[in-house]
Amino acid sequence: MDGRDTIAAISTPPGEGGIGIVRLSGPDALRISSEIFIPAKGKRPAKVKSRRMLYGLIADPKTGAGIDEVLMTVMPAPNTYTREDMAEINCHGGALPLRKTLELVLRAGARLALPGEFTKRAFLNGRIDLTQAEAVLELIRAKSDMAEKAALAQLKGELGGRIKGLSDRLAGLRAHLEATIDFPEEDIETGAGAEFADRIEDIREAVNALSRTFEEGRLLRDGVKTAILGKPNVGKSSLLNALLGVSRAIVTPIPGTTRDVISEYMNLGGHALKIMDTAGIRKGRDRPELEGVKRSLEALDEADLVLCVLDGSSGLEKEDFEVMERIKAGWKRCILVINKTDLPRAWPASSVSGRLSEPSGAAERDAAGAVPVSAKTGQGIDGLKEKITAGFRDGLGPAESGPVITSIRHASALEGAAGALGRALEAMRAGMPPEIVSIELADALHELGAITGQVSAEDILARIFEEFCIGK
Ligand SMILES: Nc1nc2c(ncn2[C@@H]2O[C@H](COP(=O)(O)OP(=O)(O)OP(=O)(O)O)[C@@H](O)[C@H]2O)c(=O)[nH]1
Ligand SMILES: [Mg+2]
Repeated sequence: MDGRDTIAAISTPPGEGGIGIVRLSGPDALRISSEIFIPAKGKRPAKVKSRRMLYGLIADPKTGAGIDEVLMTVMPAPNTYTREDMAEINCHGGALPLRKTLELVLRAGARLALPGEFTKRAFLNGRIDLTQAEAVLELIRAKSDMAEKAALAQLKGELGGRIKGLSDRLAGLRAHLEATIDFPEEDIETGAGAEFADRIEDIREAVNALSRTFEEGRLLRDGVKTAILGKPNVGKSSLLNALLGVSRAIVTPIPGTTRDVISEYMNLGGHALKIMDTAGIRKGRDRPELEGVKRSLEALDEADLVLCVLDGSSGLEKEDFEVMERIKAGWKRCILVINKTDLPRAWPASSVSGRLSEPSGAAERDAAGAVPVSAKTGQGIDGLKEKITAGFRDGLGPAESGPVITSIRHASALEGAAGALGRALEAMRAGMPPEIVSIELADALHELGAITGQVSAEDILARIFEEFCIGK
């Protein structure tokens, strides 16, 4: 805390709102608040000993001109977000009161905060570890209930605690090993024993297990990428609109209407779905259509889930089978959707049965599991949503328990740690001197420490916090 200056920022988003907040943190926060605040009655902020909300007026101390009528939350250290003295001035939520209040605060000696600087101070002052600081951002950006839940668990320290537990175990093993190096004459159980190796192996397995949750974490954070694919005019854009419940994509009876991928987020059963409507796949008639088809295939490439749409009211064509072939070749998880069921059926489900089934036998890939819908009347759309949600329980979504890795930074540090542990084990098996093993263990510890911020380079901190908004 010592030596840090006092920072201030408008912490609420720009625009008009019921209230807007100017936030201060640092050794002068209470003095500055006192200088610009005239309490309606009672104490000035600097005299307040415990957290309190005061009512009064923000006024220019030089001219006495009033600026806004506010509620000021005064929070003396250490039980605050940053562990420093803090004040939050609840202004009326307009651009002018907020800007003028901030100007007064700056004139009285505060400095404009950098992005994420409040949270950075919470980290530097030891209130939270780095995983918790990052969780703040994830919580702000969460697009689904599940993502929010994961971010909250991380904010509560679940991931940090798990990493710290592993670090402690590893540090214990390394200390033991170091003792055998420093005092070879002492009768310390040799570090090269099989039991020692087993313990390192255990830690490596735990690191790997955590690493493996990254795929789930990506689905959580970015949403399950769901591409709607099919030949032109089968009703892909209509299906997007029906799923979203709003008319987002252009629908016309002319095949080749959609030319570009349109993506929207939707929430389904607590999960985020990034749903992509694509151009109908066929041999392009012109440059824009060719480009559109190329993008459809790119969407297929990056999709976690494909909704393959067929038109149940008109005959199946070569183009339908080609689309199914491509999905099958990409090993994509797929739900077959038979659209336009409000019209008479032109072909039986058996015509496509087995088309998408795989040797692995994933049920969704079989036409037996095809979902009939009418994007026009909405019939069957709920059934389709249920089928998608069922996929979440079946590997497309996160597991219910334990921390989930959502950050690529954490994932690569875990990978680094697992690599170092692997090298330590190899060195032991090859009968290398304990010094070598110890260096690898130190490397692994360094990687784990970087996750929680026990060891942190300034450039890493800068990269993390610059992603925050100002005032957080
Ligand atoms: N009767 C009926 N018509 C539908 C249904 N879904 C879509 N249509 C019609 O089918 C035509 C094509 O619909 P779109 O949603 O534009 O089809 P698309 O697959 O996006 O077509 P492209 O963008 O050209 O590839 C339009 O005239 C829709 O009104 C449905 O469930 N029932
Ligand atoms: Mg379309």
